[in-house]
Amino acid sequence: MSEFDLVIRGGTVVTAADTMRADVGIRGGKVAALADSLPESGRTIDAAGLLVMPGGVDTHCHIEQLEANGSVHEDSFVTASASAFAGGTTSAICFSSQFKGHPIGPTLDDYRRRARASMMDVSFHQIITDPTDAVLKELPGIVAAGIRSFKVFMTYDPLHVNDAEVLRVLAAAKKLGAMVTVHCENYAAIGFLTEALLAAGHTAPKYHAWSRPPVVEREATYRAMALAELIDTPIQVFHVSSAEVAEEIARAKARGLKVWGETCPQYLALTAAHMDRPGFEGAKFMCSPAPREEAEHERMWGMIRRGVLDVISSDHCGFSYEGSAGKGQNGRDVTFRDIPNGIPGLAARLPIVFSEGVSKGRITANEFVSLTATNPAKLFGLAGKGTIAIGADADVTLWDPAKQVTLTNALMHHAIDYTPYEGMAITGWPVATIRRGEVVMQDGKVQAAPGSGRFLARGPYPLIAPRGIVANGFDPVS
Ligand code: DUC
Ligand code: ZN
Ligand code: ZN
Repeated sequence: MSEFDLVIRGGTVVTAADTMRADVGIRGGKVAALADSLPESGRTIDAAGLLVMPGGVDTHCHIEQLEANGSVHEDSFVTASASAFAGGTTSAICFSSQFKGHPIGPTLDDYRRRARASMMDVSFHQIITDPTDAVLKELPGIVAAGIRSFKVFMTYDPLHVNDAEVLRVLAAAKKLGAMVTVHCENYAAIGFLTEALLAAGHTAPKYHAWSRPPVVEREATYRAMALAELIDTPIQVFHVSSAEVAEEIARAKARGLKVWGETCPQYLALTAAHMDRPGFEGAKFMCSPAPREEAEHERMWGMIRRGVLDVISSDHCGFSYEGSAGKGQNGRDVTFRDIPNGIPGLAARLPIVFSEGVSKGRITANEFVSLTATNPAKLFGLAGKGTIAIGADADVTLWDPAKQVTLTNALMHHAIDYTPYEGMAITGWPVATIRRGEVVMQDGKVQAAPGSGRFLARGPYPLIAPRGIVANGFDPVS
């Protein structure tokens, strides 16, 4: 009998902490050995000249998500998994919905059924739009089932929650040992600006960015962190778009708060000017928060290097350009207010971050691994994910750091008919992806069985314990 099922030979292993020349021995889907040289055993992959890095962990993906209007996001768990594998990602956290006036349970059951087709390993965040007593009573069962994070939206109809509702969710999370993730934008400010823009005849896609400038995001970010401080429970601020928002997170961190920041490739590679393309074309780049000006990219890299931003996720949220479920679902002559927000990015995430970050000398390969695999796994309690270590799941991406690729939609392997990154020049590319010891992508060919992914139930983890600091020594959460 072979000692290993698979040996990755001759590569350079890169983790968040170390870079080393080592062979990796895999047995039973786990990393079983790391050594200078391992014997031929089972299948062998020659990784000479390649980086051997943990498979990407994308903790912010909207996949086959159910919407209040009955629609379902276009990328299924199968197509999204193919896209993930094509781009070197092996696990993701996506979103189970809750709709105002409705319980969590039935929608979650439906979502679980859909997720069984996944090929990548998945976990869920639970969106909470309506924290009534009845909904809060469901949460202990949800957390016990391994869904240990909630998402609240401070804007967006019909998802948005007010401050009192944010507090109720934060308090529930503290009691249950769950992490709250927050979409931070000021609902009233966006509504006010939108009305004013439309009244002035400013209806084109580019005005989406005008309706939500950075101050709208900065204010809500500060408010979310202050509310979390009041309750004494950690939060992750999702999709930070600009340095002035990150500055607020830096101040909160400096005060000792357990606050973590996430950004996404769109805030490092796209700009508001992309939404100013002729006709409806700008809709392809429309997401919230909105991409900012080009000079912002360098400032954001600065925030990443300072450790203010901890995670780079995709916020993959695909709407095709064509078709009745796509960007034009409400017609093409509508105002920016009626164009669905979100862009696809599962496959493009790692190549863009590697190319813009490592290949251009802005971050090290170790920092790349931290931001895209190790930190996301740690912050959300994904045990055994996000690193290459003895006993960890054998999720690996073999990376050619010198390979030059021009991004095209065909390379994305998703169900969406475009990529906002079409034509982008990339240096550094995943040539193989291994999920729990199984080669699921090689040279751009995805080969995995629907249903072979696992649900990642997340147990308690100490990182998100409250600090034990409450105003006047009175803990409002008992
Ligand atoms: N923003 C989100 O918060 N979610 C999905 C898409 C988007 O643009
Ligand atoms: Zn969001
Ligand atoms: Zn999102």
